[in-house]
Amino acid sequence: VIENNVPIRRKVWTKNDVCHSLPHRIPNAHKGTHGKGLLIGGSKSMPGAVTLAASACLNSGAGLLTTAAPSSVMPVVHSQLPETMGMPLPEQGGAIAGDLMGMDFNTNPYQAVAAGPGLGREKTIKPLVRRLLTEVNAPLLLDADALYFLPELEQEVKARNAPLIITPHPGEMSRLTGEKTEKINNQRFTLSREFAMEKGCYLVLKGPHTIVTTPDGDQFINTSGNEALARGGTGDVLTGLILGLLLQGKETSASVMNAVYLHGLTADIAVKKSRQTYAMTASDFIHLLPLAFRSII
Ligand code: NPW
Ligand code: AMP
Ligand code: MG
Repeated sequence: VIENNVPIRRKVWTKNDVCHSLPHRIPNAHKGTHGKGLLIGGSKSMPGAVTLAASACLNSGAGLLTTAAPSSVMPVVHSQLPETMGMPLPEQGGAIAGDLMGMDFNTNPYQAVAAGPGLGREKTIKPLVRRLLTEVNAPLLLDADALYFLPELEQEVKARNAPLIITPHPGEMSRLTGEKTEKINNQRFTLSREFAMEKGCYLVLKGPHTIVTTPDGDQFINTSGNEALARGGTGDVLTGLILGLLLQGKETSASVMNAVYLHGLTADIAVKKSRQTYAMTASDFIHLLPLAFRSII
């Protein structure tokens, strides 16, 4: 594609691309082989968001996941999901308080970290996100409420060396850019590219035909998914899935695109199976991940 005399690389991401780039499972693997991840989220009124993300991550082939949440939220997560390790954190106003005090990212090596689902927007969240941007020396995924303070953390974003991946829906993208949601929807490719290149991040602009833009400005367009995904919790599922594939994959853009594709594919399978889009929930899409993986490999 040529835009303003500049060649732009754009690629439609298909099932074939997923098939060729999905990481192989290793027969003599142990749980550490497929990555150790950290997921940070949850608050008193949104324990479900972080639970959905953790469940999607653990259903994507990830080896070991630690979920960090306010201590009162931790039992909710564990009652739904015994497989995740827990990191109960001090809380204030129902949200994570402080900035992961006592946590040393050098002695806790995670291959990827994700934050955001259900975090809330208490003022304690800003120093938490700042610390993640500054200290996590591995791919870092920020979604949902972790994006809320990002416009105030511009320097920390630009100073990062390891990959930063952000996953806004058009409403969140509007806040990140200061542009109206209508403009975001009308100029998705151009605005994505400008933002990703300026901030040096991977940008996943969600919606029908989600676009993933790399820091170099390359763009990948998703071909799966449908309006059944337009319901609460599906973005949180995507976050967990991206974290899970980042933990296993080698190339950031392929890991992110494969997660976006598989996420959409679960919705396509759901609609094909039940021939309606009324009665389903975000959890149903997690439960369809085995069929989605199976149809790829
Ligand atoms: P509206 O309302 O549609 O007019 P927020 P959030 C707009 C957690 N969740 N295109 C929307 O406009 C998340 O993890 C918890 C255009 C409104 O202005 C977060 O932590 C759940 N506009 C937290 O909730 C399940 C769009 O953006 C604003 C748009 C807040 O996340 C649900 C809403 O964005 C949820 O995931 C679109 N596609 N989508 C749980 N069970 O615990 C949204 N907007 O205020 O950032 O709210 O996305 O709900
Ligand atoms: P969130 O708004 O963060 O919960 O994320 C919603 C998820 O559902 C994203 O992955 C979107 O791409 C997807 N989604 C929402 N509405 C649609 C739609 N009409 N068609 C396809 N995908 C959608
Ligand atoms: Mg969301």
